[in-house]
Amino acid sequence: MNASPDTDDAQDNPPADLVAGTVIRSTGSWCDVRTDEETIPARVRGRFQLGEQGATSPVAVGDRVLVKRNADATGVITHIDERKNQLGRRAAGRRVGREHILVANIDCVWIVQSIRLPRPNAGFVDRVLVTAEANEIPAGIVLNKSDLIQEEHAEIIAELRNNYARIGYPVLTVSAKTGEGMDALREHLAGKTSVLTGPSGVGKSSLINVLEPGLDIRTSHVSTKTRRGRHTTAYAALFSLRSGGYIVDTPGIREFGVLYIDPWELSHYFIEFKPYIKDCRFPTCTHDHEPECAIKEGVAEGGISERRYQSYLNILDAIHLGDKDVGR
Ligand SMILES: Nc1nc2c(ncn2[C@@H]2O[C@H](COP(=O)(O)OP(=O)(O)OP(=O)(O)O)[C@@H](O)[C@H]2O)c(=O)[nH]1
Ligand SMILES: [Mg+2]
Ligand SMILES: [Zn+2]
Repeated sequence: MNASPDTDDAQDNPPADLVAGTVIRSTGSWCDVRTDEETIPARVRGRFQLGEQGATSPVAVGDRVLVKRNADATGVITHIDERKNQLGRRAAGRRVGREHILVANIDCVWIVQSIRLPRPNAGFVDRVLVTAEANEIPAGIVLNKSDLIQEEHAEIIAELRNNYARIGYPVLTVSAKTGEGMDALREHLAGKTSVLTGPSGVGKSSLINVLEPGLDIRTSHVSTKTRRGRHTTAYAALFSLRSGGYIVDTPGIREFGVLYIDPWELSHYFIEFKPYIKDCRFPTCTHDHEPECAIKEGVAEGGISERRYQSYLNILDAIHLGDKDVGR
């Protein structure tokens, strides 16, 4: 009767000297694990085997884990439950295989962009969307700093709406400063575990500070000279929301590289491409150089946006380059 939907696997009946919890903060070698009663600082030893494919992974925020207590107040993580899903990216400038798992076991990913300082980056949005689709995680876009909107931004905003809202991704325009749009965001977050991701300085931590007053997460100014954030949030952290649900703050990302996607699969993660794919002449069409390509026809006739198609080609290029990396 009292079974909580949050507990499953080994955690229903952990051995007596082990305690089950959720990783709410991770610095790599140390984590904070929240149990029913307390938060235990726990050491992580290396990577863990997850699932049946033999893949290994470091512990991530959102992981359900077992902790063995030490004599002092600390613990050691001994087990990670199989993940429902994970959101990972390729670490910038590194070779393929250098994955960086941002968060595990989430219900929704929100890509945060700002009107300016820094400006929206549609390529970034598309790379996260592809990753979310590949991992079957619902996604949406939060456009923050609406208080800074001026006439010159009308086009950018209209394009974001056109490109994303019309293909089914929610686009919320909000301001952490004035509170505009925050109720709509709150409604979307209720009862779920959501993660905010985006470049540094777009206001991820500021938004969480508004959603959950009292947290006082550190934020800092965007440099007006470089127009970049200062990478204020260093580690991902999960917070519970009084209104129900959880939210994960993450460090700003300069480049969100896609992981583990084959060239032929990529178009399946551009959701508006799907109805066209079957009409390409070649079943293995990558919609790049091949003749009689239904995607290219879709772009020509306006059903697929030129910009999304360009984004597709950019990611395809990056995947091909990554393949070469592996062979080195
Ligand atoms: N004008 C305006 N400024 C905002 C808004 N939201 C956040 N900011 C400012 O933007 C700057 C960056 O905010 P942060 O919350 O630190 O950004 P972040 O996305 O968490 O950045 P990282 O932790 O570096 O990834 C701060 O100076 C905030 O005060 C907003 O809605 N309007
Ligand atoms: Mg932050
Ligand atoms: Zn094609």
